[in-house]
Amino acid sequence: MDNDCSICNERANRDMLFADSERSYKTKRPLCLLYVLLVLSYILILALFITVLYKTTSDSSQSQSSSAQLRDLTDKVLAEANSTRNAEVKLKENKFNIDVLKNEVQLIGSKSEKSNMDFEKLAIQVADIRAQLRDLEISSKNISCKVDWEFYRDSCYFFSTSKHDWSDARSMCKDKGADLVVINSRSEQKFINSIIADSSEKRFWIGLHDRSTEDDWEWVDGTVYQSSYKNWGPGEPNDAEYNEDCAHVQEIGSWNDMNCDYSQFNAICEQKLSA
Ligand code: MMA
Ligand code: CA
Repeated sequence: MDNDCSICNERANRDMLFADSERSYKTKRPLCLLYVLLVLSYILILALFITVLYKTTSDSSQSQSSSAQLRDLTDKVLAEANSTRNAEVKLKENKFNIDVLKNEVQLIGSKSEKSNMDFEKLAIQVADIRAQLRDLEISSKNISCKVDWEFYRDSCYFFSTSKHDWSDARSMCKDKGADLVVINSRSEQKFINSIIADSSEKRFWIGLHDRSTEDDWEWVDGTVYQSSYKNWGPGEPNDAEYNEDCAHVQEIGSWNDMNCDYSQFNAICEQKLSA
């Protein structure tokens, strides 16, 4: 009986326990659901939070890179604007400098015009003074030619009225501090001819001879015959009769060689003023 009872008790206890647990299960079920819901909502919130966080960070990194780009761009634009401003300033400076230079060029131009005018006036004055000086020089030289002497360029000339042979003629000239004339140019020859044209005397000894060597003509002052002015008449010098070694001017002004001892010619003496 006791055993039965103990079994009974055990069963009763088990039943009671089962009943308790069932009861407790029944009472705990909505709580479990609540928990589950809570967990789910927690997970959901967490997921939502992570998503929001991720999105925010990604947005912010994007916006960070965008703002960096923007900053870069702004910097570039500012730099560009700055360099444009600098260029503008430089351009203005250059324009100013160009204007200054233009003014200087105009000033120099007007000055040079003025100085050109002054220079032209001065050049005219200088030419005038030179001409006056030349006249003065000529007249002073002319004065320095003695009476009965003719002045031409840098020399005084004496046309003798008496007759001589070549050696006497030369001696006569030397006595006067001169020598027989040396004709160096066409113009000097023309001057001599003009005097002869006005004179009654027509043939005059000149300072030219080949007394040392036949056909080797020499001027009395050492002027080189070969390279200097010549005015021989047609066919002259012909050394007629192999005896003509002294030169003279003929009526027409040209030269002829003649016997040096022929004593019926006049003489032309020349005295150099510059010597
Ligand atoms: C001619 C002619 C000259 C020469 C003289 C001499 C008149 O001119 O031959 O060459 O010297 O005669 O008198
Ligand atoms: Ca002759």
